[in-house]
Amino acid sequence: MILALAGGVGGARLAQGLVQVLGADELTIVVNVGDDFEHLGLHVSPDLDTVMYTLGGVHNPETGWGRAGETWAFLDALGAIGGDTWFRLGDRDLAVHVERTRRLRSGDQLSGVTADLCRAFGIRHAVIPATDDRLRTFVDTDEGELAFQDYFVRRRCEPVVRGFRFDGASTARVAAPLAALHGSAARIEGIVLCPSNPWLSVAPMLAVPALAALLDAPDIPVVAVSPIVGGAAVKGPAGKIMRELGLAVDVTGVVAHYGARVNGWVIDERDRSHAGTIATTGHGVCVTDTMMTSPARSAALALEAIALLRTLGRR
Ligand code: FO1
Repeated sequence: MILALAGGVGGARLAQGLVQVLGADELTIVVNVGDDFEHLGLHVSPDLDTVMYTLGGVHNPETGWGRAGETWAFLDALGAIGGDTWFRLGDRDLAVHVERTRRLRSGDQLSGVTADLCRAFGIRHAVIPATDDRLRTFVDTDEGELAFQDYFVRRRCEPVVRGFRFDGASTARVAAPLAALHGSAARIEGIVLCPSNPWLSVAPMLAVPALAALLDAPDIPVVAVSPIVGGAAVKGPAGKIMRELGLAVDVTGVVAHYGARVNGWVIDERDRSHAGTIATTGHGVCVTDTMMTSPARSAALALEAIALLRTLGRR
């Protein structure tokens, strides 16, 4: 069983590649929930929905989040009565937030709700939230501490980042389906860190102690696909955050951030010149085209990540 840790858009794309090349009994996708928040009385799980919509083939390819062919009658009507419209909830997207909120209020766990929603979208692979416990990302900025979506959407990532806090992480347990897997004979062959934002999407997952322990397990190789290509983030604020944290905005800055937790790196052709440096720190390195511009490219990248993982697993 390979575990893929996926955050937002970049994570969803590689998850979409992995599901093409691994069977449902070979792959489990663990998704960040630090971006979750209560909005308009609804529990919104953006990263779970981005992965679910992408694997279900109904995602909006332009934005990476929300549904394709979306309409906005609800939001327009909400705006007309003075409601909050800064976080854009489309009419089709709304169905998931309403149903998830109803289920959670009835006492169901997020992992169970996610399994049922994914089944409804025709997804056969396991998509599991990092935890069923409450976990929320806060961003410490020059404007004070902001809740994640306030920073990311309302303020469009403009505040200068000083640090992060993952509220609830220290007592968060891995979600039941993952704990069950961890116990079972289905050995975890390895872990793939999808090219999600290391600070905003991956760190909240690694703040869950039992998940971090999996990465630190000596017999479980970890391969990461770099979210930084050619000195910039493929999408989102990772490059800006690195600069604000005083890190080199290149693939070596990301490698240094993860340190010995990651055993192998898949980096883009444009960063080939860094391969030697990365290899000297004992990492396996695969240099390839990491731009997931089509499902076929996502599948090809997934195969490269799995191949590197299996090379490391035999070390
Ligand atoms: N991101 C935005 O930049 N603007 C939005 O209005 C917005 C709405 C939205 C609605 C549902 C959803 O699942 C995600 C949404 N996102 C929006 C993206 C979301 O903030 C990010 O996907 C993650 O939280 C970070 O990866």
